[in-house]
Amino acid sequence: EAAAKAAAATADTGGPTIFDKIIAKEIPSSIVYEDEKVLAFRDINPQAPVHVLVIPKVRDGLTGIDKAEPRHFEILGQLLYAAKLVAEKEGLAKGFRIVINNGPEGCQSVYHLHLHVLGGRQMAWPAG
Ligand code: DGP
Repeated sequence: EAAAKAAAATADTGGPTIFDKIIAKEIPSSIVYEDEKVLAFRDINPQAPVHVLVIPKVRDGLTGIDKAEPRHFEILGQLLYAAKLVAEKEGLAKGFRIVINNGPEGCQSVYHLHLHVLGGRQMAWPAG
């Protein structure tokens, strides 16, 4: 029963996404930062001069931020820290924005958690 519970807790209800292929390097991407747990690569459809996606290499149920559980605390911190490293590496000393789109009304299109790091221009607020 404990094993079944553990399996359910880690069950990833979402299907594969294009990001699995990017992580496996089956399709090319322009990688900006990589470590054991995190991959950051340029968005194919950039919305700013710098537009980088920061993703966990293992999704572990994180189809979106709405699926976050206490077991994800460490990876969530690592993603945010990697986003800061990306901003630094990309020279965004004047400012930048980190965005997580969630669900249909949040305009999420890929169901593998990702942080958008946007910069290199003046951002507007509120976001559209
Ligand atoms: P979102 O809409 O928040 O789910 O963001 C998904 C982003 O993923 C979107 O800005 C475009 C980007 N994207 C989708 N497919 C690819 C791809 O094959 N390569 C790269 N580099 N980015 C992709």
